[in-house]
Amino acid sequence: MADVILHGYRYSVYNRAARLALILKGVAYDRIEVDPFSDISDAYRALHPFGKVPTLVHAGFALFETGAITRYVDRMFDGPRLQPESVAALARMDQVIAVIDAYAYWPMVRQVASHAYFRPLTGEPSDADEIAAGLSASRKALSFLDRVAAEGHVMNGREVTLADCHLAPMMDYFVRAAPGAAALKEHPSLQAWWDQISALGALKACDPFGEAAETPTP
Ligand SMILES: N[C@@H](CCC(=O)N[C@@H](CS)C(=O)NCC(=O)O)C(=O)O
Repeated sequence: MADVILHGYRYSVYNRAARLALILKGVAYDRIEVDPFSDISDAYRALHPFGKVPTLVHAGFALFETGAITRYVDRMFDGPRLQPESVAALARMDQVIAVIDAYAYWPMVRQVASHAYFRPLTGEPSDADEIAAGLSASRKALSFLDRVAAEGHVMNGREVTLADCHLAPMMDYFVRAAPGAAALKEHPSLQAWWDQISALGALKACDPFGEAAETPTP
């Protein structure tokens, strides 16, 4: 086993954010698959009392919360800096990550992507009200992120930061749903960001659908 172990679920957007940071830094790591929607063992709960994924273990040091994990990875390992040097840009990056967690994950992933893409794919019933509520709630987050992309401190196509690591996996799922893709089109700077970041090799390297197929739950 490598010195760095990532416990996570292959379809989790948070797990993919942590993987992106590790890949971009060039860190060798092993993965242990944990499906938080079904098989939380006592051993995993000892690592993560809240029973979510991912958790990183580095040389015996265990860490959960993706924002803490990606910052740790950036600070601990050599490789390209994933956090801007300018205080304003760093603050904007932190703000983007906080906004995504608080206002974008649930509507974009758990409502729109889940009900308009994943559930139909797996034959589970989807709820049109969830899609409508998710789209409506997503709009504020999309507008904010569009302004950030236009401003240029982060999500600027010049340097990849942790803002990209956290947002790209969620956007990937959101645009798989037709209404999500249509909503993104209404935000030109964010769409331009996505057009560029979606081609990133590191993002493709941790595409859950590029690996062995399992039943997806984002
Ligand atoms: N605040 C946590 C959120 C992680 C999270 O919500 N992960 C999802 C998978 S994408 C999960 O484990 N869900 C299981 C559940 O909600 O029971 C973090 O930043 O790591």
